[in-house]
Amino acid sequence: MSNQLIKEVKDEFKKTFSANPLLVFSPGRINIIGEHTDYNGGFVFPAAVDKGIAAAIQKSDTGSCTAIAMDLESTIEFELDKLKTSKEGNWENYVFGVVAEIQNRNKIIGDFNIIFKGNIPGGAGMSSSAALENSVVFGLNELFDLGLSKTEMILISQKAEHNYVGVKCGIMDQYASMFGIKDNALLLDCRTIKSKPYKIDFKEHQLMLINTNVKHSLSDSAYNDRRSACESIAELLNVETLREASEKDLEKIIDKVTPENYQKALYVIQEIERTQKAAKAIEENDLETLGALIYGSHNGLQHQYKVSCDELDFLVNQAKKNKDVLGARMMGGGFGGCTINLIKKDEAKNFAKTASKAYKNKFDKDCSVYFIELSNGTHLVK
Ligand code: GAF
Repeated sequence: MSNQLIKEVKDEFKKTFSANPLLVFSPGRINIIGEHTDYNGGFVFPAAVDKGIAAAIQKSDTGSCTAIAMDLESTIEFELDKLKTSKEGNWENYVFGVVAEIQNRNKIIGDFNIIFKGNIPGGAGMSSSAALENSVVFGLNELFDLGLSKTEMILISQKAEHNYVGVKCGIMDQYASMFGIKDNALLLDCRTIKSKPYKIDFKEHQLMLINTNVKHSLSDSAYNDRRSACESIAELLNVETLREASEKDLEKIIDKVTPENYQKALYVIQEIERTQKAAKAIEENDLETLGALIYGSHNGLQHQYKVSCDELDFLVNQAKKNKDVLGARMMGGGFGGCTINLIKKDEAKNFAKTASKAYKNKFDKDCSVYFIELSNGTHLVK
């Protein structure tokens, strides 16, 4: 699948710019558990997947830069010393953001041309944005020999999203997309930005995604609101992040926060714990426990953190009715996108069919089912 994308961007680049490009593939990600914990210094459990963004990049000698998003049939031209943000939501802000953040670190880049094409469904919560940012920073690092480490690159990608896109995201997506390891998920400690790989082989079970194909608006502002609520509670508790807080600590300030924010902080503390328990369950091949933790995560995201939506809740409830689904939950930032399901392999197709039919009946629209492979992170393609 990614080979085809690579071929398409390469051919298009040669046709458009009559030059041989460097080729980069940058994947999207799933997340087994650990949602909205990354910007709280907690644990997450993501993996890079076999869907992503292919980029063809080469130096330009025309005195300006061109970036082309093949999927969107959109072309932009810009000059490196005159960068400014485009309209909110426009894809080029990811490119401008990465370029600006590289320049902020006093790294010198020259003019370049870049062409992208991807196969991560937009709004699926599989992080096409991080894949896009990483493909740009990785490509520029190679092209201009910037000497950036992978960790520096993901921090640039993250800052680009903060300052040019306006989403105050954590580090999970950029990390998973950059550092992914084939057949593994990464238990990432977002305080130290270090991870431990876990080989994922659930024997007669597997992971399956169901995309609601909805993305409710306001998700970006709701995301930023939650982040600042968590930060202000951490401040009240006199700790750097909620990672440093316990449920007992939180009880002590119960009178000082609104019941809504209390629940949000409680969710974060509990989700960090669930994620560590999930790692242990995977080590012990205890899938029943892993599944229960995944359902617990959804419950918290729905009722405490309040980032779910009717469509996601419906799909999780469908999963609960099927004894062969051990766990299901919304994945990513929320307000739409996918559920991730831990399901018995034999039952996967059947459940996908039943859930899709029920979804169509209820919402009069289709959901989509994806079987994914865990893959390597951002890399050059020879
Ligand atoms: C989005 C963000 F980009 C991540 O950093 C993370 O917070 C996630 O939502 C929720 O876990 O994907």
